[in-house]
Amino acid sequence: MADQSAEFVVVANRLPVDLEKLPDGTQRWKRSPGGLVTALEPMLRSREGAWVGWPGLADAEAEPFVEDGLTLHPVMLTSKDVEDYYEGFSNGTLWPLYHDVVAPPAFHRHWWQAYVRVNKRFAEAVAEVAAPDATVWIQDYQLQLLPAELRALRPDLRIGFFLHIPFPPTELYQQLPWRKEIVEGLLGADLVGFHTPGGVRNFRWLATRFTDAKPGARNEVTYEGRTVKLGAFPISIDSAHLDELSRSPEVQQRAKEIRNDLGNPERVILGVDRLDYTKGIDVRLRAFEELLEEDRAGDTVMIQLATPSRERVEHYQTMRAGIEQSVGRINGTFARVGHPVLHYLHQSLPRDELAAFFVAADVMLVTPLRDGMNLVAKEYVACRSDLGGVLVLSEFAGAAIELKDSVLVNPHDTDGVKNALHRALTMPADESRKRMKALRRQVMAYDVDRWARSFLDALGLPS
Ligand code: ADQ
Repeated sequence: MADQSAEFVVVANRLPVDLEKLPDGTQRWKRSPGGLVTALEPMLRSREGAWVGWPGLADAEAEPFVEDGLTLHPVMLTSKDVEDYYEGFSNGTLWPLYHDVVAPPAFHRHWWQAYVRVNKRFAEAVAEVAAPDATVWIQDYQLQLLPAELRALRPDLRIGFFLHIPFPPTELYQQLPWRKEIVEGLLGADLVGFHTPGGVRNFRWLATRFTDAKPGARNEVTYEGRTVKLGAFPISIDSAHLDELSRSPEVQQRAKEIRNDLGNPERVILGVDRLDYTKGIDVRLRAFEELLEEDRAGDTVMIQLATPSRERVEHYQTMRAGIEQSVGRINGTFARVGHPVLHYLHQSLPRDELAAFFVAADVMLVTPLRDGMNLVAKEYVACRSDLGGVLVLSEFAGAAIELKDSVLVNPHDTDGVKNALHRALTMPADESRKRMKALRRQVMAYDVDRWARSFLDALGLPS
């Protein structure tokens, strides 16, 4: 469908469905559920909306199709695009740069050229599907040039942009050779949203420093005769659904089985992440190892679940090797036959299984060096209607602003993380219950629907 009929369009690097190639050469679509789709689906369907994005398969061809009132509009990428725009500029330049350069970003002109080319391709695709005066909501760092590219093609549209990762401190951002172009790209939107007020401040400063934008009222700038609104919209999860899932007899039973399989230790520590160097998995392994060395861990078993991620990017391969070496060393030193002290699963688990792990864990360790929000911290809280468990959370996760009743840590301070972990393992039940109650008040009230609604209200999309 390319008939400019969608009143509401969501654009993201990925479609909420994957295109798969079967061994016989044919292609088929497969659903890939995620928090964002769940939150936006009702709004999209009730408005005859469209979702524009890449279906995850390179060098393929696919036509738009309508499913249950929602148009899925694929933007295709060649393997060269994937290498240079996605793995290169998005994940080799922007990702480390925006996460406080915890790994060195690489600046390559041919990556940048691919980023420009693909953003233009997305602009053409959106221009084809959006109805006159439609509302378009662009997601994330892979598409920062899209707001301006789209405005040039379709000045009638109302354009929102949301960044799911941190917007970096200005000094770091200024390393980017294409800093002006990206800020100008974002200023093509009517509303630019970040997770935190810090992101808003950093962007506002850069916009007035590198472009002709002038400071307007609070959280606004004026640019090319338009007002561009800026705002902090901390994302959340489908809290009620996860709460319900975690209370189900099946999940509760599975949580008991997990503890049983671990040998019923007194305490279970859990880490759950995409395997990414920003997540500080090494930090928490070090803290746990030192507690074991100092004989302060007690009868404790740790589980680290890590979803495979960006496996073709070199930095990810090195990091994975380092983590797997630590896991081997820790078990080599402290395990007994049949009783590992550390379980590491490099696997993606189904939702109900993940919920069972959250229910089973006494301490949830979330220690990113930098994270836009971190949904795992909120998911753990949503699964603890029993008010059990302690959340240890990095100050450098966006979630730390809302989840103040967690045990906050500086992930760069190994002693600090170690002592916080010890404190969590030995926390009196009345204190941990009080903390969990306060955390749940926050997480259950501010869910992903509220996040989407507040962004779209600010953008001016009527409910
Ligand atoms: P991510 O960096 O992917 O997201 P996060 O917010 O923690 O980080 O979300 C990860 C999701 O993957 C969670 O829903 C989690 O449950 C799931 N997950 C992780 N490991 C898993 C496993 N082994 N099996 C199954 N599921 C697993 C980016 C930003 C974040 C921001 C989100 C949303 O980096 O800062 O919070 O977008 O804006």
